[in-house]
Amino acid sequence: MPQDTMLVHGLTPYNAEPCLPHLVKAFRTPEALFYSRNHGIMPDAGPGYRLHVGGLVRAPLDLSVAALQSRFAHHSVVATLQCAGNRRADLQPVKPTLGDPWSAGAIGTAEWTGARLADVLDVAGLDSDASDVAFESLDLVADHGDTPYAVSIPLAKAMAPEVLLAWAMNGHPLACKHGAPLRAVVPGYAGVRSAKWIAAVTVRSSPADSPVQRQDYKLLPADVTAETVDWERGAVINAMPINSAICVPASGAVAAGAILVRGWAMASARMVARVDVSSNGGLTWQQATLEQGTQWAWTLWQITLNLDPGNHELVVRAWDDAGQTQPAEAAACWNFKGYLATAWHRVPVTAR
Ligand SMILES: Nc1nc2c(c(=O)[nH]1)N[C@H]1C(S)=C(S)[C@@H](COP(=O)(O)O)O[C@H]1N2
Ligand SMILES: [Mo]
Repeated sequence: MPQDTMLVHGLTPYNAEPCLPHLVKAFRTPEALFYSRNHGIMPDAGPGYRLHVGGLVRAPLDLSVAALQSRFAHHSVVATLQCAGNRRADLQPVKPTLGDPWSAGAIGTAEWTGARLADVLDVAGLDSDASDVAFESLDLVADHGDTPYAVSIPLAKAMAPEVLLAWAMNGHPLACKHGAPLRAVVPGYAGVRSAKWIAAVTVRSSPADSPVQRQDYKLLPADVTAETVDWERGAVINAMPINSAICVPASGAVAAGAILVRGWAMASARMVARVDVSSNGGLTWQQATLEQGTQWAWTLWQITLNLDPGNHELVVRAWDDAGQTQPAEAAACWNFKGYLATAWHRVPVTAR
């Protein structure tokens, strides 16, 4: 990949997103353009790798990838992963936040292939007090004293047919940076729950105890700061609100006349019903043409606008099938961790 295709936020741990014009070239994001979000150094699972399935189950399992592949039916889901910190950069003009200033590229769509988590849990047999399923990973979280990465999801979601223990992405074995040999894929939830390099699936009667589950990835009120935070006040970010972004054109100079505007919209577990695009800062809107899959995948949209010479503010906002839309101003969604930045995405251009 030429360097200008990726915006790299950090090398160790490696965090990078594609530059936006590249992101919407295809409905399924090629691996080379798929964002990478890592909390620590990427681990190497090694040849002796086994997945342990335990906790509140009747019959714990130890499965090599080959055993998982031979004992369980294979399923594929085209699903979008999106980081809860996607578009965090747009909050910075309101007030700085913690976290890397992701643009609108911490999102990508792939066909994931694996076994259904529900099928594996059915074989292990759930105890009656099971309520949460934790994924424990091989990597260590740098910001939390090098403790193992772990997250959990509610049991009802774990048993849903779209949730996979995946070994392949777009028809190829998972790359190390996307969680080889095995990752969870939890469509419709924030990317953080799709744990990579999973070593154990643990059935529990409470959410995972890890700092990533108990502190990070919680939505806190606007008055809370790093100094005053009480993590119990935060809402766990699982499902995500509707969001959208303009990927083409980039801000700056464009040719006057007919211009193709393209981008993504994502409603997380709902369908995107409509995408509105404005060339005058949101005074008037036109509807974009949509390319869609299921509710687990993003919507790609495009529209041709006519721009007279001069300055224009391109804006996008999307609507879901419950009639919900995005706030106009970034200030409406500011929080000190910089999660769920969903305000109208604005791109100033000058037509010449
Ligand atoms: N083990 C592990 N799993 C992880 C992470 C991580 O750092 N370690 N990052 C999470 C976050 S916050 C996101 S957004 C997605 C990113 O997946 P990707 O790097 O394959 O795009 O992985 C999630 N799973
Ligand atoms: Mo994330």
